Amino acid sequence: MRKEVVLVTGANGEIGHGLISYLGEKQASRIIALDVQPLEDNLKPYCERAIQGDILDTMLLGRLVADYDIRIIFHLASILSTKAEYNPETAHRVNVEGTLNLLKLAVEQSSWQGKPVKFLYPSSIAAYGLPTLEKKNQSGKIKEYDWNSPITMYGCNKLYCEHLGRYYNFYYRQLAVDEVKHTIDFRCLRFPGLISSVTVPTGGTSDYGPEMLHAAAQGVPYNCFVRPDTRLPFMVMPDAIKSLLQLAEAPQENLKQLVYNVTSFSPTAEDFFHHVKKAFPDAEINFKPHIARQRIVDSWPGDVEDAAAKRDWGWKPDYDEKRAFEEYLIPCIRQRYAN
Ligand code: AKB
Repeated sequence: MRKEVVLVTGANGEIGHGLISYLGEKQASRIIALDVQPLEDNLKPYCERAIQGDILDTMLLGRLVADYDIRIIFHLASILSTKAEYNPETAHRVNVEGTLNLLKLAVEQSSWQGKPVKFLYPSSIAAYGLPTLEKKNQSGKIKEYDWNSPITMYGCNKLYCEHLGRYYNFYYRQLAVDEVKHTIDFRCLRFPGLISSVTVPTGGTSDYGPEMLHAAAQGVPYNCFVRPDTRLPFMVMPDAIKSLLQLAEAPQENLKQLVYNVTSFSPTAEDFFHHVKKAFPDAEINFKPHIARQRIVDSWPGDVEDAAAKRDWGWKPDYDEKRAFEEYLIPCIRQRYAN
């Protein structure tokens, strides 16, 4: 009898960490965690199995198909936007070919099980590309189907994988002689910048927010790589996990689209600075914009429209800007570095 499991790729990453801790505490699912690095020790007790391996290793993925009934895939593994610009072809391999491997795994599992496997895919505001800062400032809340001309490899990868998800959901092998009965149930969120009190992101371009906060809490000086007036949408990790799980649980008939924006609040880098200085008055923070990273952030929306997520599956963040800093980030980060 094959065990029913939830597969989490990129298990050691920021979202993986938050998701596995949350699901593990609830003890509601058997988790198979997959990451290129060994899984962190504190996540291991939550997992049925922790596999150190690569999403490009098709033999490994084949063994997973044979060994388990995978009911839900949270495909979180990805090379983020800044890191991807240093080695775009590697990023393409991991972000696109890796996703393709997981989609194929999902479709195989669906046909074994006789019903569509749920495939949860976190996309990003990096899927957008505003041509100028002036346009960004004039555009207000950006809707899912506007400004889809990303300027980064990561953004192109995310947007393309959204389309692959749509293909596997509706059109997979549409000319095959035998009709493919069970394709996948693809569900995608476009996340804003994420901030966790537990983990610090690596390789992203929205990282200035979390980096500033974690540096200040540790008493380490920080040079912010964007201008003070830079605005991006952000969300704290508990809301990111909530949105992923809410979307996973939503009845399929309610979902009118495959890709949903979600967001919580849209501070400038200067707003971040003020929150951080209020909590850590001795923090040494300077603004030293990096021209190329600034250009990337200037191409991302200052705010996104998440009305479709609200309408179709009742999305509502628990944390606005004030609550995020006062009740989650500052107290949890203080405690983290005090220990
Ligand atoms: C990044 O900066 O690459 C990510 C993202 C916005 O998706 N945090």
